[in-house]
Amino acid sequence: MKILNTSPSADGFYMPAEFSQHYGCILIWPHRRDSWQNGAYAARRAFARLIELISSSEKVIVCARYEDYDEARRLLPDRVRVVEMSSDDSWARDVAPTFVTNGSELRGIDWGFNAWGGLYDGLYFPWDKDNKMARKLCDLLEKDCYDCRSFILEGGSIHTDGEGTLLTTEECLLGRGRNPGMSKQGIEQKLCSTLGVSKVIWLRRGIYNDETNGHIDNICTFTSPGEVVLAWTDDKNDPQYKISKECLDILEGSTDAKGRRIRVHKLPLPKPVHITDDECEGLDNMDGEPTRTPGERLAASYVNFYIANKAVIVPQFGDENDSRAVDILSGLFPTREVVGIYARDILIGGGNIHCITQQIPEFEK
Ligand code: KQY
Repeated sequence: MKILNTSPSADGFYMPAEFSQHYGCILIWPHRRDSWQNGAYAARRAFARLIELISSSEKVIVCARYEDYDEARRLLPDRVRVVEMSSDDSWARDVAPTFVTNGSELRGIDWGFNAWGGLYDGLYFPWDKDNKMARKLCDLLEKDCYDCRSFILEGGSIHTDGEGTLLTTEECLLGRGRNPGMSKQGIEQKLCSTLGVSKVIWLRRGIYNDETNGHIDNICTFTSPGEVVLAWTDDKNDPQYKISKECLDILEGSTDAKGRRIRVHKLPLPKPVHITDDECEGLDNMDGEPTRTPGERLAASYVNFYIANKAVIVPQFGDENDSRAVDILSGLFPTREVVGIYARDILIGGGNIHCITQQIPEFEK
């Protein structure tokens, strides 16, 4: 594996859309006791169900710590590859490489990772094991790796359409915890030169109370070139209404890199989801302090789905909108089966299905 210091875009590489063909998917077996309640017992079963579904249409690699390897191996299908790798937590979207291709070769990008805000407003310390994962995964997959560690970025904060357009949020990328020395224009140039895009659509904010500082992957994503789904509520008393309306106005006033107007499909949100006393009780303290407060609103959204080769896997919360979300997505992904899985146990960790997965694009023509 070579470490590269050139620019992916200048080398002819770009980030394909998630809805294009995958070689496989990377996940990290959950273990952190202040993220996952009751020693991650329920979270592990939710991960296993997700992995079973994804692995029916693409290869899956699961990274597990030394002490969790046997259990992961026992709970996961034989067709899944389990490899020992240390990590601080389990958010493959944010710590695995972002893959770029030129159509005949695949390379990884190793961004800097600082646990969603470093010492300013990050979610845990230290994060050095997570920060090493992208490079280790490139090594494992025998892919050359771009060294972009001086730029802090998580995979959950970007979406591309594979045709030159990138979606992100100002709340996250312009926040003080990531790259405080860089201007919006400088960040945009960095996105273009690393991900091979020519147009960045900036939404203002992400889902209300999202501890990632408003990752795009929880509020809006491409379903095909020129089309997106946007997390939506009609409840004007919900603080989410203003946020989603602002996103809608920006998207409807935008064109993509190919000059198409963006078509927005509203994906209803579940009713607000709050963590219970019992759930908080199941979480260990971090540095002597609780990581969550009973009654805290969690950032539940159906937009946090994963697009596998033959399935779209959508979080479900036991809400009346669960089936509506599946129906809307079924209409938008006619060649894939849209499957819901109960994901409250993942949500308690602070993210959802998309956040715990990272696709590896297919790269051979
Ligand atoms: O949503 C994500 N991409 C990560 C969430 C991190 C939560 C840590 N508690």
